[in-house]
Amino acid sequence: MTGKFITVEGIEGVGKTTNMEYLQQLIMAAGKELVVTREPGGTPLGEAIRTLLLDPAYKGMDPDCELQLMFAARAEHLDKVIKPTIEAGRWVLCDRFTDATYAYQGGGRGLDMEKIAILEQLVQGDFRPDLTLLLDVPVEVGLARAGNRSAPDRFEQEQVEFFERVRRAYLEMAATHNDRYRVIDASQPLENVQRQLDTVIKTIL
Ligand code: Z5A
Repeated sequence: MTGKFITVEGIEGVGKTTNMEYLQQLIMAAGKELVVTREPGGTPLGEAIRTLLLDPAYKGMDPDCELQLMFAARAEHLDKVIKPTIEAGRWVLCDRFTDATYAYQGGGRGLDMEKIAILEQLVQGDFRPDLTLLLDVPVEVGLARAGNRSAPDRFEQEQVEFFERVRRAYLEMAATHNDRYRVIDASQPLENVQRQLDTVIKTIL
């Protein structure tokens, strides 16, 4: 039996890291073997690509270069971690995946969604997450939560309008792919957010 592939998405500071830990506990408490990973990253090569992508020294990186680096890291991640884990019957919980590319490079940077779809097909074929949890908050809430960090990375240096476009792209995808998307109101206090996650995870368990 193959495992499940669950992705967690949302704008900056929405609470992904905080809630990934909670999701991990829920899934493991149900007796599932789980690998927790992230994008960009998740492999030694992917983490090296992540360092390039987030480095503020590359401010002004060509959007097509950014797009292709995201998919280069993803190809390695799929080959070395995600697919072998799922084929072995274990579950994968991933902090961001290709929906982040549609939201950030498509919505945020304004790249053609069709171009992203071509790369998605090339790298993934028909492989898609079984469940995508979109943690949603208004942009000002996410940025305020994330705001206390010392050195912002290349994405964190973007303006409010950029994150508004990213959020809009996520919500449009959630409406289009409502078979696999679940939108969580992450502006609620943490215990309410976790209650919503409990309900969704129970349906897939
Ligand atoms: N990126 C891309 O452009 N294209 C792609 O294809 C992919 C990624 C895969 C790195 O992602 C960047 O890569 C990302 C998009 C781009 N850049 N941005 N923006 P990342 O996921 O590593 O980075 P991030 O989005 O910046 O994550 P983050 O800032 O670490 O946010 P978070 O994990 O969602 O938030 P958190 O650390 O869990 O919580 C933030 C604070 O809020 C913290 O103090 C919590 O205690 C607090 N918090 C959390 N929940 C609550 C509630 N419910 N109430 C009150 N306070 C809360």
